Amino acid sequence: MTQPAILVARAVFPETLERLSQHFQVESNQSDESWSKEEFTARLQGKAGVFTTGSERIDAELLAACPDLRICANMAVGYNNFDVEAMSARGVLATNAPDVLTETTADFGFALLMATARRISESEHFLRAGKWRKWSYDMFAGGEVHGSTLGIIGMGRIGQGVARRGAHGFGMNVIYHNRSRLTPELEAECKARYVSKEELLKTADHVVLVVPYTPASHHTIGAAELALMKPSATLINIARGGIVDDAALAVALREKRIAAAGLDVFEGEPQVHPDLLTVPNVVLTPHIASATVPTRRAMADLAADNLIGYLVHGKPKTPLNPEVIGAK
Ligand code: 8YV
Repeated sequence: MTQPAILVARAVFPETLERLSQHFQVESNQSDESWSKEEFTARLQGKAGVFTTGSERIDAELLAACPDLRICANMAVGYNNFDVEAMSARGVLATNAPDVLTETTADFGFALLMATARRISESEHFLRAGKWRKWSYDMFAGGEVHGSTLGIIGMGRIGQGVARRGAHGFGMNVIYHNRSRLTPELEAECKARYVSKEELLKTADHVVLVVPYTPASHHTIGAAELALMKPSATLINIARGGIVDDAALAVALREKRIAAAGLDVFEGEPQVHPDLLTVPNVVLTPHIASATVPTRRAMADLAADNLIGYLVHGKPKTPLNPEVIGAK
C-alpha cells in the first residue's frame, strides 16, 4: 500500500521528520523561512496531511484549492491560524498541541513578570553600555512582586499555572477575569478570586494576559483599558499579539501611564511596532514562552501523534473538531 503524502510546513526536529517518514511520504520545509501562500498551496497538492507550526493560515480559500487534505496538525496550543469552521465544512480535521506546554509557558509568564517588575533587561543594557559608575538609592528600583496583586485575564490551563505560581510561590493576592468562572475547587486550588475586567485592571499590580486570540478578544487591552490601570502597574502578554493594541501600549509606556510591560507576542510578528523598540520600560522576547527543548519536543511529538493517529489509525489524540473524523 502506498503511504499517504504529508507536508511539514517549517523546519522541525530531525527526529520528528524521521518518525513521520516511517508512516508517510514526507515533503518538508528545510529552511527557517515560511512559504508564501502560493507556494504553500502548490506544495499541498496531493497531500493528505499538513504539520503546521502556529502561523500558517488554513482558511476556506486554501481548503478549496487543496481537496486531498484531511488533517492539519498544529504544533501549538493556539490555533487562531485555523478557520476551524471552514475546516469542518470541508471535512478536514484540525488538531492542536495542548497540555504539554502548560507549565513551561506558565514558567515563562512568571519569568517575564519578574523581569518586567524588577527591570532586569533595562538594567542589563545599562550595565553592558558601561554606564554603571556608582550605587544610587533609586537605581532601577522596580515594583514589588511578592505580596502584590496579580490579575490574570484568561484563566485556562496556562492562566491557572500562572495563578498557582503567584499564590503559592510568591504569596500574591490573585484575581482573575475569564469568560466563565472556575469551579469553586479550582478557585481554591489557584487561590484566585473572580472579578470584573474593570476591577482587575483598576486593582492589579501585574496584569497577565493568557486569553486565546479570537475576533472577540482583539484589542482586549487598548487605550481605554490602559487608562484604568495603576501608573505603577505592569502588563504581561504571553497570549497573542492582537490581544493588545501595541500602538496604544507604546504611548502608555512612553508617557509612564503604566510602569512597564513584558511582551512575548506582537501584532504582525515577527515585525514589532517600532515605538515599542524605542521605549525603555518594556521587556521584549520573540515568542518563546514554550521554548524549552523538552517542551518543543513534546509539542512536535503530539502534532506527529495526531497525523499518525488519524491518517494511519483513524484516531487523533487532540482533535478540535472531532465531528469530522472519518468524513473524508
Ligand atoms: C508556539 C504558541 O511556539 O502554542 C502556542 O500557541 O504560541 C507557541 O507555543 C508558536 O505558536 C509556534 O509554534
